[in-house]
Amino acid sequence: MTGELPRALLREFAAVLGSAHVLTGDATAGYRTDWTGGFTGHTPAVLRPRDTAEVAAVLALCTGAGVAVVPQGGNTGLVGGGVPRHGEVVLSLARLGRLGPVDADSGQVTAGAGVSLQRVAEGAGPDLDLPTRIASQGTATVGGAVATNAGGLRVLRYGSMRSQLRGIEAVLSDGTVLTHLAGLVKDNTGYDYPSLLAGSEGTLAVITAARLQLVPRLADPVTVIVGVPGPAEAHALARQAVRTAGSLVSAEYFTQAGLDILAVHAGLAAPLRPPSPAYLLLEAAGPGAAGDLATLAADWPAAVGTGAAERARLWASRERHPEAAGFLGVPLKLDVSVPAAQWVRLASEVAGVVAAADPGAQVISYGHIADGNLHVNLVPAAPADGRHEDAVFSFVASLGGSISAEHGIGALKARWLPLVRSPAELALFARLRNALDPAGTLNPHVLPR
Ligand code: 2HG
Ligand code: ZN
Repeated sequence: MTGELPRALLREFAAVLGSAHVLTGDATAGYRTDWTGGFTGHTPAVLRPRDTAEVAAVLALCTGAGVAVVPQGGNTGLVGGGVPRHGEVVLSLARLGRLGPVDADSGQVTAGAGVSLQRVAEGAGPDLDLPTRIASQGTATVGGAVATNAGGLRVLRYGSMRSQLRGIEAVLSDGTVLTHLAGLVKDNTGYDYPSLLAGSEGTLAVITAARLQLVPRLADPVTVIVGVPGPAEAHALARQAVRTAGSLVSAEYFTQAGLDILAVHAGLAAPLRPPSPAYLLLEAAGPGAAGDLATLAADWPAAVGTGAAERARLWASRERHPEAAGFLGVPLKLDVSVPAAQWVRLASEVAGVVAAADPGAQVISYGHIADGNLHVNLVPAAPADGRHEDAVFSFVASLGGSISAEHGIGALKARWLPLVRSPAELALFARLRNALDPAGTLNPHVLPR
């Protein structure tokens, strides 16, 4: 059920949460639209529980009343998975902000779903750090990052969010609380459901807390931006870096086309002169890092940064790319990956593939090159009626790739999931979903049922 809620149900929500935390009308505005402005919806109410017990109570009420719920963290997702596109109630986890102490023996920490990734990283102290690094970390929250299995800028070294997960607390749609937060490194006692919930996009349970493994803070990081003629040279150099530089942490690809937009609309200074058609940003840390990067960059124009300010200046060229397409219009963000051997074809040909579907579309590609990941950002000229996704996702599928490398399926990609998942796999997804959420309360329009 969506649309108007019975007054009695609103009163029951208020009895659990306090009326200040049941938002209706204009007060829901900030929860209805995503960061890109491309996904927007409407909601009869935003519920803002402050702890797990309140999450459980309101979920049980929603399921009892047949009301659909969209869980929402920092609302930084890019595939429309956290906004109420079909009039669902929004369950904001923002107030679950408890950050536990760092356990000095294990290097782990338990964080509430509403804690930002940046707070976890800052709370880790001088010696430890959160491995996951994403540009939106000041706003993105632990619950959302786990629920979408966020990737980011250091996956080649540490893996994505699922790899940092040592335990979870979550609530099923009937209000059952599951707690598995001890953080044991070895624990073969049945199904690894924390891992299953990572990447489940709010469809199986609502994550209320996560036990995360921290890592030693990187010592003396060094960043270099290398100018190259195109994707082939960038890829060859990244491959060499992964194979030879044990100190490597990040390998990121972007182009002059993206930098040109950022220069005009955001005043971003060029990282390197003269400009090159494409760039590879490498970061390494620890003993040997500077030498590793100097060897790798020897044949190309390069800018090296060591101190925090200089590194931040170089990183801005890559980290501001998600904004670039937004300056030209409402962007479509197609986050795809392919096997390593196909990445150069993907990066070289994708603009032509888009042009065949929409000759006027503007395309900016960048991404996590060592993960086989490319963020194809495009601003359509023709109607955004699915033709762009059809073209790019079919191309990616033909290369043996994935239509979502790290952003999830959300509302944006559900239609195209059969391109990369078999009928047997989709049937398994549906069975899992029906087992955990038989009433269909949780994010019903995300991932196919
Ligand atoms: C990044 O790598 C993020 O910067 C966002 O995954 C990518 O906006 C995008 O397409
Ligand atoms: Zn990314």
